[in-house]
Amino acid sequence: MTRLSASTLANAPAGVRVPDYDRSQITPGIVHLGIGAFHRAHMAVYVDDLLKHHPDWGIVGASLRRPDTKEALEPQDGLYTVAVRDASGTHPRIIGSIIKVLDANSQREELLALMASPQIKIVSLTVTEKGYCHDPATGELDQHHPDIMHDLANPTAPKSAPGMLVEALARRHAAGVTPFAVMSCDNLPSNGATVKRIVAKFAALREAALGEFVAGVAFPGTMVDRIVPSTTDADRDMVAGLIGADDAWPIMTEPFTQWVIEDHFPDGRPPFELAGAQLVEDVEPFERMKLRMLNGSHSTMAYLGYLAGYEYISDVMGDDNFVALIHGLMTEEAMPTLDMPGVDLGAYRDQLLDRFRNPALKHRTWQIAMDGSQKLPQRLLGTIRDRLAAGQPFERLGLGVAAWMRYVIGIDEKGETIDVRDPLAMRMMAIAADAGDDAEALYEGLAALTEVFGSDLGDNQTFGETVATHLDDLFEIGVAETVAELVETSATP
Ligand code: CS2
Repeated sequence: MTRLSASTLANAPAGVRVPDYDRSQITPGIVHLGIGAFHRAHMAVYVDDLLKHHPDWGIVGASLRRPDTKEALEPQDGLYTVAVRDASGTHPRIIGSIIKVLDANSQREELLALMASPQIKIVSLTVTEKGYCHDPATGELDQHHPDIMHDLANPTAPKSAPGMLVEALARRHAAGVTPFAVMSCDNLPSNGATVKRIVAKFAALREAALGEFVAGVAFPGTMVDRIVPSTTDADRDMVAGLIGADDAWPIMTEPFTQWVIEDHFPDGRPPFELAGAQLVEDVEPFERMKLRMLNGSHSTMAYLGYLAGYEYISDVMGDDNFVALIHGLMTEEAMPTLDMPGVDLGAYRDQLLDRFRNPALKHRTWQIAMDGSQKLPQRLLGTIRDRLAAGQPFERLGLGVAAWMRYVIGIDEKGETIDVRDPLAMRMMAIAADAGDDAEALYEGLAALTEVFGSDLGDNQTFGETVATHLDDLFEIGVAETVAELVETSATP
C-alpha cells in the first residue's frame, strides 16, 4: 500500500475528511514542544479547523527526547490520521496543521532560531508532568534535576523544556523581539502560573535581568481534555484499511474534546473559539475540576484496575463495584471541593463515566499508571488536603493513594513483575525492598517522599491511618475484596 503523503492525499476515499486549505500557503505561527499523541489529537485538530481562513498559524512541532515522531511524519509531509472511535465505529480524518517536525537533539539550532523569530507568536507544550523538571508537590523548579544542571552549565544548547524556552526568549530579548506566549497544555495544576514560576526561576538562575524579562512574558493557563490511548499495530492496520494508505503513526481518540484557555496572548493568537475552544478569564476552576474528577478517577482506576487484572479502562467499567467506587469518589469526595458556578457537576460526572465506558477506546490501565509520583499531587492529594481541612472523610481517595503504593512495589497479585515507569521508580523499589511484607513500613517509606506528599501529608495522622489501613487490606484481602468492602460500607441505604 502507498504511504500517506501530500501526493497521495487526493486518493483518500470519499468520507475521509482531509485538509480544506492549500498547505503550501501555510506559514508557522506556533512552535509546539512535545509533539506526541496528545497534541496531535487535540490542539493540532483545533488549528486544522482554522487554517483555511487563518493560514499564518501553522504548527512546527518538536520532540525533545526521541526522533520517532519526526521519522514517522516526515515521509508523510507531516500528515497523519486522527481516528475517532466509539460504539458507532471509527471515523478517520487527516490532519495537516503540522507543517514540519524538528528533532531537538539533532536540530537544536534550527529549532531555537525558529523559536526566536518574530513570526512565532506562541510556543505551546505537552511535555508531560515530568518534562518541566519541577518538584510536583511544591510546583517549584528542581534545581538539582540533571537536565536543569546541564542547561545551566550549557545555556545556549539546552535539553530541557525550561532551558529551551529561556534560551529562545533570551535571543528574542537580545534582538528586541517581543516575547512569544508560552502555553502549557499539560495536566499540571494552574499550569500557566506553575510553568511561569518554573521557567522564570530557571531564567533568573541564568541571569537576573533574564529572570525579569521572563516575569513579563504571558503564560496563559489551559484546561485540555481528550482521551488518547497509545496507538498499536492493530490500529495502524485498521486505519490503513480506512484511508487507503499506510500511516506510520495514526492517533486513536474519542469523540469528546474540550479546551479552555485563559485569554492572555499579548502578541496575538488564532481565533481558537471558532474551533470550539472556550476562552475565559480564569481557567483554574476548570483545571481543578478536570484534574480532580477525570484524572483523579483515572489514576484510581489505573492502579486498582491493573492490580485486579483489568487491561483497559472500559474493562474496569464493566465491574459494578469499581463503577460505584468511582461514582462515589467523584460525587462524595471530589465534587464538594469544587466551586463551579454555572457548571452541572453531576452531568459532568455522568459524561465522564460514559467516556470511561467507551468500548472502542482501548485505553490501558498501565498507560495511565505511568509517572504516578508526578500525577498524584494534583489528581488526588490536593482533594485530600481540602477534605482534611474541612474535617471530611476521603476513604475512596485514600484507597486510590494506597493502590498507587501497592502498585509501585512492582509485583502484582499473582506475583508477576509490573513494569513500573516513573522517574522515582528506583527509589520506590528500594523503599519497597526495605519494607518487605510490612504494609505499615511501606506506607511510612513512601509517604516520606516529600516531592510527592509535601512536608504536611506524610506526618498527618488521619491521612496515615486512612491510607495505611487500605494498604494493609490490599495486601491482606486483595484488590477486588477491598473495593467490594469499601463500596458496601459506604453505600447509602
Ligand atoms: C490520563 C490522561 O494517562 C493519564 O494519566 O489520565 O492522559 C487523560 O486521558 C487525559 O488527561 C484526558 O484529557
